[in-house]
Amino acid sequence: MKLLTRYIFSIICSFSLLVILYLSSIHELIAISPSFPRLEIIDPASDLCLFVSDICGYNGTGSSDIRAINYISDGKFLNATLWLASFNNNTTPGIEKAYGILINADSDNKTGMLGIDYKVEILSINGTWTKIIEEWSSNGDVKTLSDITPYNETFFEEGRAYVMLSADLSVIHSPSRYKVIFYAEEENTVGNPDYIDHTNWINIPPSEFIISTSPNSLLLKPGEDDFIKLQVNSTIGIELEANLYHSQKESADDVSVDFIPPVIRIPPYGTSMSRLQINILQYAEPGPRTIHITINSTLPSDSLLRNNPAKTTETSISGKNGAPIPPSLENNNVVEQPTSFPITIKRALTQGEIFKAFWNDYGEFITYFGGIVTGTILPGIAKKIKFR
Ligand SMILES: [Ca+2]
Ligand SMILES: [Ca+2]
Repeated sequence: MKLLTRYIFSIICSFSLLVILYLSSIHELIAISPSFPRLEIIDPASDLCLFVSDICGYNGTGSSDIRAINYISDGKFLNATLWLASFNNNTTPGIEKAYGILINADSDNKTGMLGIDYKVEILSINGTWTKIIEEWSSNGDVKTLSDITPYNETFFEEGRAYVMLSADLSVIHSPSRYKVIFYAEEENTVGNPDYIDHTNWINIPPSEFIISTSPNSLLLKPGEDDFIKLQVNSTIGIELEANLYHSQKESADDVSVDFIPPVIRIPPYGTSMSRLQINILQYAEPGPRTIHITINSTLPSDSLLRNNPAKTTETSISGKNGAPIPPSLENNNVVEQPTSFPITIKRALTQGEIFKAFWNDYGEFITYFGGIVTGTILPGIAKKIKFR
């Protein structure tokens, strides 16, 4: 019986080990890209650009004029809604529409075509929608990874001016960091110019600063000072100079606040430190205070062509027009992160309370020392005086 129990026990152990090994290998295999909540970009109206120049400011038909973009990711899919000036599913003679995402999967502008490694696009050809996924090479070659024609998934709603895009991130090997451009274009097949509206490069994970403080709060009396350590982490892949600001809503003049230093350099995806020196002025009233801290930095423009020496080459994002993409109007590229730090100002002590506190600390010693003086030293001195 003992032998049987030992046998069953060893089988259970072996099986458990196999399960653990299997699960850990699965975990390693399932790489996942960053997830983030719904974000929004506002895009100007009537800012379509001609394909072959940086001349912008056109209306087009409205179906390629992006007004706003919402995008979100659960780490497996990147989903976006392109809000347009208008959208009509009907075929317009002589015009083909396309909506897409250009992906710089390694965030490296030197790999792929103009940095672009993949394209996910929904386009109409003679009234039929197609969804294609392509991989792009730096020498201009294109590999079709997927071609769904006709594409019958719901990506628009009749009478509504939006289209929805979705990119399966596992197809591009679930990068931990990547950059995207959203675009809408209309090709005129009867000789009129082609128009495009597109964003600058958008970093994923989103460009942000994460501020942490140590300690998390301070308790000070009037006349006291202290400091907090500020640690700033950056998710941005370039070195930046960032400015620190502060403000107070309550009694702004009884707490003196200074950053040391007020300007910091943060390395790519790195960390930098500053210090917030806090001085409570003598006349400060007791009560809570909140120091509002803001860090901000202006990112250099990350336009598809502006930073790329290859912008004069005949390259099209559709891979068939032989036309470069013009720089779009600037997207907002200021990264700003607010946070707040609580301070509690204690009431200043009265003279009586100061004496009481002093007595609590030193009273016992004073009493003891006084006893020695009056009981031993003074009688000795008196005796000496008598003998003289
Ligand atoms: Ca627009
Ligand atoms: Ca690239």
